[in-house]
Parts: sequence; C-alpha cells; structure tokens
Amino acid sequence: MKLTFRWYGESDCIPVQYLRQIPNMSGVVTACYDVPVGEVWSVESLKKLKSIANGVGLEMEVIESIPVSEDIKLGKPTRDKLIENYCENIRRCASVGVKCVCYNFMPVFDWLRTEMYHQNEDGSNSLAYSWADFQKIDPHNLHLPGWDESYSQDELQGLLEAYSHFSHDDLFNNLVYFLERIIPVCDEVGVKMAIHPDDPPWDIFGLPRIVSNEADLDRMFAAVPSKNNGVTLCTGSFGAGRHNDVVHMVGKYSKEGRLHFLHLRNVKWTDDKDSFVEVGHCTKDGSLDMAAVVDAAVVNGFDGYVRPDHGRNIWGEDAKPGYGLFDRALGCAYINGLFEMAEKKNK
Ligand SMILES: [Mn+2]
Repeated sequence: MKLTFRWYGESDCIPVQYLRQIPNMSGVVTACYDVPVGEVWSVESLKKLKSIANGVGLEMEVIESIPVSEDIKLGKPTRDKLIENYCENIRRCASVGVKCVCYNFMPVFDWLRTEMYHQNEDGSNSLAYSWADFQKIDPHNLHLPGWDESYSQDELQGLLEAYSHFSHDDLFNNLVYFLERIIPVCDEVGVKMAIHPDDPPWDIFGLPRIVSNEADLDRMFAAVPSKNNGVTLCTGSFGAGRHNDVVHMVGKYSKEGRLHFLHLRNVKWTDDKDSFVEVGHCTKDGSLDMAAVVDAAVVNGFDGYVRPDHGRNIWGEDAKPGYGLFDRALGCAYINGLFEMAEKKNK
C-alpha cells in the first residue's frame, strides 16, 4: 500500500512539509480546487502542485477529486462537452504522473452531516449525523451545516426540482453514459478511476443515490468492466450504513482488483436509526473492525493507495472539520501498524 494524505494545496492550513514527517508517508492527495466544476484544469496548475509536493519529497499520484458537473448527472444536452472536458482533465493529470482519480456521482450534496463540531466526552470534537436532527430539516428552506455558502436558496431549490422526477435508474444510466466515455481514456493513459461512495449511504431529500452498497458497485462494474472502473472504498461512508459489511466489501473488491483507493475512518453508530459520530481510527473507538478491514485488504492482494479519511479536532486544533493534522496523523500511525502486522502475518 501507499500511504497518502489529503492536502488542499497552498491554501491548506497544514504546511506540506509537516506531511512528509508523518511516518511512511508517500504522497499528497489533492486537486485544482480553485477551478469551477466542468472547466479544464491548466497543466501549469497541476505542475505547480506537483512541484510543491515533490519539493518536500512527496508524490502526487492521486487526485481527489475531479468533480462531476450536475449536468452530467442529470443527462442534460451540455453533458457531451462537459465529458470532453473531463476526459481532457484525466489526460492532463496523467501527463504529470497521476495514477488514480477519486470522484463521486452524488446529486447536489457529496456529503451530509447535521453537526460539524460534535462535542465528544474526551474534549475533542468531530462531525456527526443525527437522525433526529435530520428530521427537523425543512427541504424547502435548506440550511445545512457546512453547505450554506455553497449554494443560494434559489440554486438549491432549482437543483432539487431538477432531480424531483429522477429515478435511481435514470441516475445510473447517466453514470454508465459518463463511464463509457471516460474509461476508454483511462485505459489509454493508465489512470484508475475510483468512485467514492455516497456519504452517508442512503437517499437524502428525495435525491436518488446509487453508490450506497455492494449491489450498487456490482451493477456499475458489470456495466463497464474495465478494471480502471474501480472504487474508493471509504470505510466511514459505507460503514455509516448498518446494511454494509465493510470487511467483506474490502476483501471482495481487493480480490477483484477494483479497490484502488482506501479511505480509512471509523464511525460509531449512536442509536438504532441512522445516527453516527466520527471517532478516532481505532477499532475500540467505533463500530467498525479496522484491523479486520486492513487484514481483508492485505489477504486479498490490495496494492492501492490509502489515506486516513477524516479526523477529529484534538489538542486544541481548530481545522477545517475532518481535516486537521493531529488526529489524521495519529490515524496514519495506527494504519501503518495495522498494515505492518497484516503484511508480516500474510507473507
Ligand atoms: Mn472518504
């Protein structure tokens, strides 16, 4: 495995040289975050990001993410031009040495929580989702933690309206249309596409979601069989759903050669509905068996990229929720331990 770390480029509050100091760190996971969705990234920007990473001895082999325009998901007439731009971005990424691209196909919201600073007993805080609080949200007057600056109310209502008669199959067909056009480019330039699961893994506000469980992935892989059509297996996203057996999924897709990127994070289910809190990475802290996850990956020949997904805010750090240094670095140390043990045992 190659251990990586998400880095938001020069605007990230964490100096990139700190990342190099994390044991066994191989590279950054980043993107041209300042380019509007649907536009082509400049090769200069990509080269600049790469040279900053390389300058401190880190690689830049994983992009997270190249965002997919809503018009592609909705299957609008503009999609062909947008898909062309997407293909061009894949080619440009490949030209600077990128090997894996993470993306998602969630309508409108690519993550959702009801709390950004959930207070934990130990004094740390983390992202959380409460079923009860979610019931109180009015879809016609949406105010969502972390989202209020991204869309105006009019834009949001327009998007929700556009999807209102949209079925899971409609969205799936548009995903296949997209993949049938981008995967041949990936095959040509050697880039692995890794779809990120729905976060959390169920429909919200009547928006269809199609990457929420094992059957969803199987259907997607059957439709476009190239192994470059793969998954970012985010344990915290799939694992928030009680319906997902994350250990089994990690083993299965490692074996199939479709697990290109592993996001490791634990969650604690806090009621018998859908509520959960993001916790530290250790098995003991949450509801997922992290040692079994890593073991399943190693036993089944996983050789992709790994990153600690979100972390808590600890030790007084006040970072972008989920993306502080300290708890993610602790996660790295733990992940290194799990892999070292699993690899020795399975030699
Ligand atoms: Mn993730």
